[in-house]
Amino acid sequence: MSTPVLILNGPNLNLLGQREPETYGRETLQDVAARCAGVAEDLGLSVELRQSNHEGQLIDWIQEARTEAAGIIINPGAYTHTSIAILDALNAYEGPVIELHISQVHRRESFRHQSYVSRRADAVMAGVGVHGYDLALRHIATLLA
Ligand code: CA2
Repeated sequence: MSTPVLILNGPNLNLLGQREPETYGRETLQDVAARCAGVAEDLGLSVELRQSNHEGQLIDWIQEARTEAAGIIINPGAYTHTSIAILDALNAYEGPVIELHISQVHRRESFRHQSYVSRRADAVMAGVGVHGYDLALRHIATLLA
């Protein structure tokens, strides 16, 4: 099996499908993981999807990815808008990075318009719903080809 693409999800995304369906849809993170595994198989990739509510845990995973992951798709949740530490960790990672938001953050509150992670991301996706995870995988496959 190839080196996996790491799909990281930040705080509160474990609640996907359980709250605020008008913003985040009805699929759970487990549904997303299953769909991504299928798409990855079609693309000849493997994926590993993880979620944490803790900034340090996300940073540890990004550091591990330096030797363990072919690329990173990251939905940093609210850390998008606050975390220089996550940006620093991503800056130390050499593979492709895609930043993903389920909602169209630019149509929401102004505090969601700023992203530290965007300064490092090779691509940014927002407002495509959970379907964005599939699209991000397809895009990372082209970057890795
Ligand atoms: O749109 C996105 O994917 C966000 O990254 C989601 C974050 C938010 O802070 C960002 O501004 C945009 C929030 C994730 C919370 O996820 C929930 C999912 C279901 C129910 C409640 C929260």
